[in-house]
Amino acid sequence: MAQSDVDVVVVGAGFAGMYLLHELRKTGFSHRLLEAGDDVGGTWYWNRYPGARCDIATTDYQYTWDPELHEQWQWSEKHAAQPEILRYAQFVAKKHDLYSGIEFNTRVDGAQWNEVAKRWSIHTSTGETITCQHYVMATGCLSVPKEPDIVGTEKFTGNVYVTGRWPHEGVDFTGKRVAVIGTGSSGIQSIPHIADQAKELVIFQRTPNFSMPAFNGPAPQDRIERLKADRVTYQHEARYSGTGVPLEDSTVSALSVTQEEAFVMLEEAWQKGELLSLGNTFMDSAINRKANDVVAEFMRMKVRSVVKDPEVAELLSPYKHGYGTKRPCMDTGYFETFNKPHVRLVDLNTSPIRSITETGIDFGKESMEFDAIVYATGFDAMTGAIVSANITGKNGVTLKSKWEHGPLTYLGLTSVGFPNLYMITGPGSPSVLSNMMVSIEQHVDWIRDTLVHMREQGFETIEPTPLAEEGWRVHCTDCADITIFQEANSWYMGANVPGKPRVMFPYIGGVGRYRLACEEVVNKGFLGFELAGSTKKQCNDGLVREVQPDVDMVLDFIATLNLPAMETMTPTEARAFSEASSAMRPSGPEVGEISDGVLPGADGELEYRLYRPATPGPHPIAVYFHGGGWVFGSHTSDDPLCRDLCAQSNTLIISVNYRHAPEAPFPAAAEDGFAALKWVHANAGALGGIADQIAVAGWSAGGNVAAVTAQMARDKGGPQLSGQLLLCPVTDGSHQHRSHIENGERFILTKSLMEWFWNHYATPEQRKSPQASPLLAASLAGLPPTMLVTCQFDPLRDEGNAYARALMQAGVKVEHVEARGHIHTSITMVDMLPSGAPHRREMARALRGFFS
Ligand code: NA7
Repeated sequence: MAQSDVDVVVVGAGFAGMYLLHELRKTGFSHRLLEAGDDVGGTWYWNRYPGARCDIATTDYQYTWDPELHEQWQWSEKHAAQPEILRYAQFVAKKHDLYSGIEFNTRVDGAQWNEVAKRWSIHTSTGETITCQHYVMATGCLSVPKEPDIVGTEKFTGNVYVTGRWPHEGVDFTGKRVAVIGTGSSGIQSIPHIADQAKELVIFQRTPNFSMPAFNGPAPQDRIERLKADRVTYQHEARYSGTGVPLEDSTVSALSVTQEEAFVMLEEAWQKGELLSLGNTFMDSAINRKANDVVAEFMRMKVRSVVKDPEVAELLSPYKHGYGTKRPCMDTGYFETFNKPHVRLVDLNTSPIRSITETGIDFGKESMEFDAIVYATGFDAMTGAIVSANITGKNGVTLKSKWEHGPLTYLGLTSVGFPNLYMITGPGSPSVLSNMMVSIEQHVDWIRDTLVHMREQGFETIEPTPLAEEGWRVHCTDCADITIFQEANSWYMGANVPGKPRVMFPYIGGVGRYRLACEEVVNKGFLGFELAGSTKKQCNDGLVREVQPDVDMVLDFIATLNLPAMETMTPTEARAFSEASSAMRPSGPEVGEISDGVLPGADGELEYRLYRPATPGPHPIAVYFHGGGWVFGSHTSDDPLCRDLCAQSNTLIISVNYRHAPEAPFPAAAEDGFAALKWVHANAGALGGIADQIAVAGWSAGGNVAAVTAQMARDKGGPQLSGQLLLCPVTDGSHQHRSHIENGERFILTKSLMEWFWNHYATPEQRKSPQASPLLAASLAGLPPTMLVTCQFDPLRDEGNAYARALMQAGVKVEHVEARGHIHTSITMVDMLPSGAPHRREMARALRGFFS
């Protein structure tokens, strides 16, 4: 007789539930595992449609927790078909005697948290109520087929099949007239098989999908060798990779090669017949629409090369979504099927289904009769199974109502208000964007270790904090925002189910980065969780990922280079180093004209670079001062940013090469700034600008020069300025601000580098002058409207914030943007860091606004 009160209840006997069962036994937790089906396998138990296959190669889609399996189980193909994967699950279940621990044909009807008892009550379809301390949903991401959303589905009297609930005995379509609705992975895999049997096959397509041939056969020898030679390293690489398969990340931009070169690289990836190889060819196809178009066009070219009827080929070619933004597919003979005379494609965009009828389908202006209709219309993905399990947490709040506007989780594993509830590969974790086996094992390990830790430490409950959960939501959104995934109506975005909130359901920051975040949470004493026992409580509240994801990647990359600290160099070396780094970055957008010239500075000529908009002039002018700590940089060193500002704000940008320290220390830069402004004002007409529409702008030390120049213009009788745009400006040489300590080390501009800059530029006494530290000016009244941008992880953040506050207090009109998750340099990194783009748009808008 099974116990009615246990430590852990698990729902689902797929690969997640099976492994967890094994681990619970090993660690001695009492448990019950409930499964609605009558065998193990989960996804691979239910999805038995013809052609069902795993898109991840067998070298990677297999358990790693039992090393013996690698010797005891041999896969017959590179991509295993459903029957073989199901046999594998059964083999593992038998080997580890898992069957004895699983209650089949048992569905969970609902679960409630009892706050007094600190336990879950689980109600099952067999009428039993089980109580438990921990409740684990191992219910899979694609396990609840989407409700039919087509008029008249109930009317059809012929045979109806749903790919995700395929009859166990199989289906024989021989001699039948068959309709298939849906061309996602299930449709694409099953259609060639159905076509082989059916007398007539009509495919109803709403959205064409990207698909590549699997080129199935034996697993690639090189992979097998790698695995055999060093399984541990292979698995480690998979676990810390982007997708759970150990592929090397590309460092090539699709925009840095010709289309011809790109197609050669893509052809090589195509021939590998691996789902992830195409998307991995270029570093930017997931984040840049133009880069993605290169891959998409290659795929469309492939469709045209196979499908003989050009009109059908065109209908089968995706144009409305980017490659990878809807789940790309792998097929065996899918596009070839459309060359068969008994196969027809119906485009639902021009011939929508009016109704399913008793005998067939009315669509467009036609009616057709069918013997069978196959719905390959997908799943209520990621949340369907969890939400439909009627989970009620603290204070009677249901998970369904909590997630009404989108799932809220911490790490995709837990949710506030639902103590001791765990979701394996839940929303907010990499899950469907990864090799599921790797993600499943990681979650099971995390849950097991957490349960053991709680038991050892005497904690009864674990629950994330609202701060941590909100922080994770923001981080997940930040990750999605830098990609083009949100453009597509995909099930990743919940767009396939009417009424489902439109958010990115899986975590798109990568398997390895996700794993590191989970590890960090644990290592920091369960950061963002509250753990409580009868006599103790622990809560290290906080956020695990605050830096913008693309900025984080750049920081990681830079860390791998082991570069010498700039402050250990001489100014000459630092200048050479800075120039060499600048040479590697993208150039920024096109502008109307770029020309170089010289202007009179305070003590000799200064070079300048002029960026003219492509629109007819004359234009308003921004006199721009570059960054570089007064020591390095030049009129060309902020080229991408100047181009971007020029193109987006329709403003003439004149970037000035003011004199540099230590050769020309304080107040040379400030005096040159003011001299340059006066010259530009006097020559505005000749430059193609408007004399009474001039602003100053600058970044970092250049922001300091701009701010000082604005004060000098105010104090010395003009020119009258329309505005000042200050990006991460240096405003105070006192180093008294907290951000110098908080952000002093990891974020490119360090505390010690900033000190190095100051030491070259101004003596401690000179720093007290407002011409070095504009924050120290006796008054800031009368300065022009200001746009000031500070970055969260910049040592200069607080002095920038202080300047914004002081300007406001002095009655200056100020727009202050506090760029969350950014560092001192990130907003200048045009076309490298997508997360900076919205802030640059804001800066350009403000610049335009100065002149309106
Ligand atoms: P998918 O990928 O969601 O595909 C479902 C398909 O059904 C897709 O082409 C849909 O078009 C189409 N669909 C859904 N509803 C309708 C209606 N009402 N009318 C016409 N067409 C419709 O599910 P799959 O089962 O193929 O694959 C799921 C995952 O399993 C797969 O990605 C792998 O991870 C394994 P749409 O694109 O929404 O316009």
